[in-house]
Parts: sequence; C-alpha cells; structure tokens
Amino acid sequence: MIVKRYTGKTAEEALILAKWELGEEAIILSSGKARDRWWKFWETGYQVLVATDYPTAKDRDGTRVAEPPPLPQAVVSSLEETAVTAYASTDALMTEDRSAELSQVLDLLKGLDRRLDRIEGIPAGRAEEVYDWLMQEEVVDNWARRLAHELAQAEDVPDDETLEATITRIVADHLAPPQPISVAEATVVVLIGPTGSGKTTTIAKLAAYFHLEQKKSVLLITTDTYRVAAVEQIKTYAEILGVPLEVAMRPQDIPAMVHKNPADVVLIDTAGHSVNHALYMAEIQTIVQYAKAREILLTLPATMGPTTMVETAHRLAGDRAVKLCITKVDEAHHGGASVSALLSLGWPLAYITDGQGVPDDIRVAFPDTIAQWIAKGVC
Ligand SMILES: Nc1nc2c(ncn2[C@@H]2O[C@H](COP(=O)(O)OP(=O)(O)OP(=O)(O)O)[C@@H](O)[C@H]2O)c(=O)[nH]1
Ligand SMILES: [Mg+2]
Repeated sequence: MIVKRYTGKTAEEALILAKWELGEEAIILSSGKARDRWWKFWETGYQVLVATDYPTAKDRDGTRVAEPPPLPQAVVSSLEETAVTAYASTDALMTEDRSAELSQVLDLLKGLDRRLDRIEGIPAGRAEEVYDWLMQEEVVDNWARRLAHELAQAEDVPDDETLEATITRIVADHLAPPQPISVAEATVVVLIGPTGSGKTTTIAKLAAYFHLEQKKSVLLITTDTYRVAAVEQIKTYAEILGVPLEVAMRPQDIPAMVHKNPADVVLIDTAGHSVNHALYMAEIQTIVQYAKAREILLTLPATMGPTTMVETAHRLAGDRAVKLCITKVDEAHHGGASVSALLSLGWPLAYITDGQGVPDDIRVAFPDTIAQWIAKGVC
C-alpha cells in the first residue's frame, strides 16, 4: 500500500493532485488544514492523506508506465500562483532592510542585559553606591563593576569611611605613583600626541618649569613645519622664556642641533596628525631614533572618549615605553574617561594640564589627585 500526503490551496486542489498521481482508486485517509512549515511559510491550505493498493502512474524505479491525464487548468493556474507568491515573499525577505529594527532590538537587549547584570551582578550596600557613583562619573562599566566587586570582597573597610574617601582610596590603589620627567642627568624628551592635544603648550609649560624654577638649561626643537604658524607659536614661547629654539626640517638634522646647543633638557615638539596617517607614524619613529630620546611624553586630551584614548595611545606609542600627560582636564565634564583609560593602559602618568596658562596650568599627577577627580568631580 502507498500512503501519501498532498497539499493544495483548497481541499479539492489537494484531492485532484492526489488522484492525478495515484489514480481514481485512491482512498482518502484524512483531510484538513495543512500544517505550516517554517521553511515553506507560504504552504498554508489543505492537505489530504491518501492511500492506494494499485500501482501508481510511476512504477517503483520511477519510470512512467502510463501517462496520467493532464492536470485541470484551474489547478495548474493555482499552482503557478502559489509559486509566484512564494518567490515574491522570499525576495521580499532577502531584500527588505531590517537593520534598523534589528539594531533597535539589539539595543533593547543590551539595555536589558545591563539592567539584569546590575540587579544580579552588583553587590548591595557601599559597593552599589560606589558603582553608581563611578557610572555617573562616566567610568566605563567593566572598571566600575570591578572596583565595586573588589570593595565588596575587601575585609578591612572602615565603617565610618565616607563615600568620597572610599572612592578616592579604591581608585588611587589602582594607579601607580607619578613619573615626572627626570632631569637629574641630561635628557631629551619628545612630545607626541594627536592633533591639538596640547603638545606645544605643554612644552612651553615644561620649559618654563625647568628653566625658571629648576634653573636648568633648556633647548627647544620643533619638527612641526607643516602647520602654518606652528613655528611662530613655539618661537614666541622660546623668546619669552629666553631659551634657544631650533627648527628641524628633517629628523636627520636633530643630532647636530643637540650637539650645537648643549642643554640639560631638550624638548622636541612634533606635528599633530591623525593616527591613521601612516607617514606621520613613521616620522615619529624617525624623530625618536635621531633624537636618541630618553623620554617620550604622550599628550592625550581628557575630552577624548576612553576607547579612543586607549586606541590612540597604543597606536602612537607602538612598542615604545611612553609616559602619559593628560591635557585639558579643565575641559572634561567628567574624569571617568581618562581614569578608565589610565586604568586600562596601566602606563605611567607624568602630568596633568588643566588650562591654557603658561607656565601655571600643569601638575604632577599623583594618584590621589586623579582619584579625587572621580570622587569629588573636580581635579
Ligand atoms: N583648556 C585647555 N586648553 C589647553 C590645554 N593645553 C593646551 N590647550 C589649548 O589647546 C589648543 C591646542 O594646543 P597646542 O599646544 O597648540 O596643541 P598641539 O598638540 O601642539 O597642536 P598641533 O601641533 O596642532 O597638533 C590651544 O588653544 C591651547 O591653548 C589645557 O590643559 N587646557
Ligand atoms: Mg603643536
């Protein structure tokens, strides 16, 4: 006995198809609405389950033994129509742009995930207060979470410690002591950093400090011959401070300039370019090599986002050891981005600068100062 299932848009259509293939003798075992199949979503309609004892129009190895009668025209048209609808629906599914809806759903899910994490993942009490505070200060979530967990696990938290003191303590614990530029022996420092991050202004501040306060001899060299007025800018500072300035058209000129103007501290300015600028990245490398730099100071503005800060730092530093100088602290609404980047990088921080004023607006960056930026909202 042969039992087969036939589907059609109507019960009659299914039956005609069954009888066409199995012959008039076929018996209907059951009929009803066809079940949807997800991969043939258009296949709704009716189905009949039909059985026959007689040989079908095809023999067992598939060759036709008798030509079946032609399908009625109504069934042919209906089948064609179904096929057209199916193709059209598939086409629509393939071409329809659902990315906007998808990204909305993803955002929703991410938000939900964060909220669930928050409910389940952050220990209650002081740790939760700390987490909320850090998030408000725009510390990145994974650091806020980590610090909150560390606090919850710590056994020696004083009961009467204020929230501000707790935050200052746990953030400062993760920061290394500052490493300002040492001028104990003659040193060459190259300043690098993204465009407008404060390299030239920071050089002026440092030159003033070393020359006027520490009474050291200072030589300024600029390699920034790209930007209009870049030389004028540093020349003005050199004249006010009374220190020599050399303009290096090529990195190869630097050794002779250093040799000609022996100084306790040589501060070398570089041009700001995008880190995506391959030539600039190569030029920094050459400047550092020709200058025989003892120190590289990387200026990063506090107004940058934490991810960009970390990526920019990695790209500019390459595999060289650099010290960081966080600039424009006065312009950042929150300290969270800088603190998150500092915690992630784990590189030594030398200075922070908090204003355009030369020479005053520069400070050695002690962990407590940075931590209070988060705890109090001011640096
Ligand atoms: N608010 C604020 N402004 C700063 C600070 N440091 C530098 N600036 C200002 O930022 C602008 C750019 O400073 P520059 O020192 O010219 O920056 P740069 O990195 O040398 O710039 P390029 O050479 O063009 O890449 C100037 O207007 C500075 O006065 C700071 O700490 N706070
Ligand atoms: Mg500059």
